[in-house]
Amino acid sequence: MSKKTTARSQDRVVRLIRANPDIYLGTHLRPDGDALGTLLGLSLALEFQGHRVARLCADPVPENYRFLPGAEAVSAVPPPWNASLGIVVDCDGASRLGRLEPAFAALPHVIDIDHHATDHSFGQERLLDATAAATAEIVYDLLRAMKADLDADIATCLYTAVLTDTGRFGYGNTTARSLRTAAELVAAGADPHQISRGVYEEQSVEAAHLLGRALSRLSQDIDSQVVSSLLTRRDFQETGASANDTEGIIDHLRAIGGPRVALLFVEAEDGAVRVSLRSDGTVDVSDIALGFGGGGHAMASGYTAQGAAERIRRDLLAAVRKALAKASPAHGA
Ligand SMILES: [Mn+2]
Repeated sequence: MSKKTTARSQDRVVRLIRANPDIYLGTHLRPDGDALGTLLGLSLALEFQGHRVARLCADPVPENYRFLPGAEAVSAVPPPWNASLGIVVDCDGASRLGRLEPAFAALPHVIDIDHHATDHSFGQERLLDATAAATAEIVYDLLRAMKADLDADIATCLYTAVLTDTGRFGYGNTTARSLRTAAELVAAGADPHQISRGVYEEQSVEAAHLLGRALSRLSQDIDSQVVSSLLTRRDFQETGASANDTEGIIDHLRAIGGPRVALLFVEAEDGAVRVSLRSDGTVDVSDIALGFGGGGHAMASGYTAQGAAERIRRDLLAAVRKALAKASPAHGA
């Protein structure tokens, strides 16, 4: 997006926010660090400016994000009061609001703020920037444009969002802008050590056992260019782990044997299979996921499929094989 377009949509978004005191702020199902950090940081900043804000997400806040300021106020149902504006962050399509979708669809205005590469945009106003590593980077610039005061709580939320969506500043989406934003958030009071401990270093034993299952079932395909694993319902029952405990497992897979693509298949409670894809940057996995009805980013994407995991895996491997053949060769090759 050009600087001019950004400035123009920013102006319109700022005007719309200022004209609407009561706001529903929402994010996607199965929220991650960017979803929650951005939701909570923007909520606090808007409250400082006198707005009434409802923090909305159809799924509960995972254990490792409950330290975020305001996390306890996140609700899966709309509040008893009405809003005239909705803001949805980090949400690749209105359907990813889950059962909150009708509450947002009924609002007179909705602003969509997002950085997903697959365009499922919605709402009357949009702040979209696929070059941002995290939605929090877009919101940080918006708050600067609004001349909003950033306190340590807001900085903590937004820093967590940038940290997690860049894989601790290690993924290929990490830019000077990500690091600059993070540095300014630290200057505003975010504590990198405390946040890193909160997000990554308080894993449950159940989650560790689940990771063990995934690692023990790891397989390499297509000349070791693909690493994949599967988690079954039985794994969850026997380890006592929950669906949220799968977060981060694919990052372990990515780190084994230098694959170009890592895949994780997870049997969900409803019988569907959740598929996550990661790329080393030489192949666009959002393209592959899109072919199966999903979406995401060039380096991280996903979709949900019905049927037997083995068939789903076979179909996906065939698509990955094609994509690998078409894409640029592996780094160093
Ligand atoms: Mn994000």
